[in-house]
Amino acid sequence: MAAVQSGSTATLRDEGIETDRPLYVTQPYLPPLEEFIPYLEKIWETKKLTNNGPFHRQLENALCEFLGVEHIALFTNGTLALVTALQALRITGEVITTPFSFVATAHSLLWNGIKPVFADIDRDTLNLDPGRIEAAITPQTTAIMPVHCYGRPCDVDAIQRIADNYNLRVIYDAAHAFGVRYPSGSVLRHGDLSVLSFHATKVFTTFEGGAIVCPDAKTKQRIDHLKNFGFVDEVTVVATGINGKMSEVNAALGLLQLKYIDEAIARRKEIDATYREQLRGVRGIRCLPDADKYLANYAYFPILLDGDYPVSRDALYQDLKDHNIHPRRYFYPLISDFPMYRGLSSALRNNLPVATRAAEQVLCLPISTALGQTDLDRIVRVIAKRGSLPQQR
Ligand code: T4K
Repeated sequence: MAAVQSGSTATLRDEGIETDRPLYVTQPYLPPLEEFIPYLEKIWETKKLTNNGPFHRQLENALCEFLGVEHIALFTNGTLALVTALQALRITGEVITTPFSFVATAHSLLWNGIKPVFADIDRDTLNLDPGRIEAAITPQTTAIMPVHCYGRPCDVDAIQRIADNYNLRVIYDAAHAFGVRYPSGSVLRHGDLSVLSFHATKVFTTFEGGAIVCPDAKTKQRIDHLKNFGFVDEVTVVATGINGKMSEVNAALGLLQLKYIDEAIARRKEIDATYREQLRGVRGIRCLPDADKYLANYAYFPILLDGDYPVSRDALYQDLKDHNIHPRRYFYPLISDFPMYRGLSSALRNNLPVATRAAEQVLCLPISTALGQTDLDRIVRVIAKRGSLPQQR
């Protein structure tokens, strides 16, 4: 792995805090360029650029092995994978989902003519609260689409019990949950399908990319048809498919990324631990519970500001930006507040009090392999400046 960056070359300004080097909510880990060249040479040599080429097939196999899942279908991006997952299971009517996610979660429903029904989230996990699902079920409900928000697993057992009782399908938006595992196996093995994103901002990236994880070969075959216009062979089209295929360049990058993924997650874990340690003394800052019962991927580092923190979340957000630190307010605004959703009765704020509060409190701090200790010190110092922690320098 390339050495982590240090912010030491930045000049000191504004109370001695380094401001020069921009620190983003995330930055992709890119393997050494020279290691990518042989993959490109192969593509140039074979001229096989897309349509289930050799790197595509290799990456599907490698990911099944790495993730511990039966079948995986690669996609151009996570959003098309979500749209296709709903098609694959022929979901119609209403689907219960979380408002506390990236807008693509609910957009995938609208693209399929499905009505999203928002249910509130759990205060500790910020995932769909299973206790709120049953009340949202109507005769039109056909499925639940929970999100493993920030890569933190949903209560998969409780959700499955409800799905079994009401004969509903479960499609997990697992865009954040690459590599997340229980001792018993991958979190991606739960529900009917799980959808991953390999976008540039994700722990494992193919620049753009995504995948559907599915348990059986028959469903995988239907998904493969759907992502290739519905073609089975040159003259047979069995479904109204779309073009969702991942290219050979993206698949090749995925193969190379896989070699470094354990190291990348290990570095993120160190950063997570450092933040927890350094923020412990800051009044009014809440970190989400530490990953104890599962193997995390440390995709995001969200903090929540409560009334004890001396300034608002947005004031701290601005303060950090003024110091050239760029956290993100994932997920503010709530999906249910966007114009195409806010007319729904389930989008009313009094139906979503926990999500509404979380969206006003949350700030995702920078986390990536590009961050060094100097960078983390710099971020924590800005946060602590207004909290109760004494200044460190
Ligand atoms: N479901 C969930 C729960 C999701 O979170 C997402 C995507 C999806 C579904 C859909 O999956 P995809 O179709 O995207 O595969 C980003 C991403 O665009 C989006 O993929 C992601 N979720 C969402 C949470 O975040 P923005 O608008 O915040 O990204 P952007 O461009 O502002 O990037 C954030 C920071 O990352 C930049 O400040 C710097 C860094 N960055 C970004 C890019 C694009 C880089 O260093 N290099 C880059 O190339 O949405």
